[in-house]
Amino acid sequence: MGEKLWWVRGMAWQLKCVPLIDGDRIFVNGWETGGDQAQRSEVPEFTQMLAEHDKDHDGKLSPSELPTSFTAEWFGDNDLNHDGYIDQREWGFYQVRNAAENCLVAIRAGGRGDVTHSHVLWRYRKALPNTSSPLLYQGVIYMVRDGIFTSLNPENGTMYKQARLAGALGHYWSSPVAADGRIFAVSEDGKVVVLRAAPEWEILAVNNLNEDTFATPAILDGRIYVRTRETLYCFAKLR
Ligand SMILES: [Ca+2]
Ligand SMILES: [Ca+2]
Repeated sequence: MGEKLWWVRGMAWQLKCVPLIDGDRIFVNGWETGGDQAQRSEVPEFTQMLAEHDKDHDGKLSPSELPTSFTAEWFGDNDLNHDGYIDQREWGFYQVRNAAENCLVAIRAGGRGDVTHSHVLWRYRKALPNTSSPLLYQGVIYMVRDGIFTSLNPENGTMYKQARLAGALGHYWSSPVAADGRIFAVSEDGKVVVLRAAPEWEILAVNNLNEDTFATPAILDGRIYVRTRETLYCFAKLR
């Protein structure tokens, strides 16, 4: 049985990105629907919900008792034991999930226990990726979300540059990768964007593979491998 050594509170309720590790610093990004600051709302206590809506006084909330703003989809997501009611534990789960906050958080390693107040260096909250992991390359953090590309200072989380990837908008599921002073980012539409790696990054080229692409490219020995839905490409400088 493993032992929980340390933890940080106040993150997204679902994490998909690979963390970045740089010396004694760890960068963790998490984004999920409903977790952006503007979307978050106060969730009342379960006792208050029961007082207002538990018409048959059975201590649980049925779909017909809940206000119509709680959709069938919401019910399906939150009725964890599928018994057709929301009970105290399930409402607690919903409260915790609703309190979750999307952010990229920088954490100093080496703490023990709850290090939320002692080891969190900074948080960043704008245009965070969902599945696309951030990239740390030559002392700069890069990330891409829906065609918005961001460079950050890993020391303090301040933004260097955030702008749209002209000619390559749309969703990005894959993670950016880097080599040779270049960053490569591939959109769902199959646009391969090549950027100059720098705090004030710029687009060098947009190549269109014309095919759905979800996989992160791989780089090895001067070659870059890109897998689209149907094809595995290998690009290299021809000698
Ligand atoms: Ca009830
Ligand atoms: Ca239930």
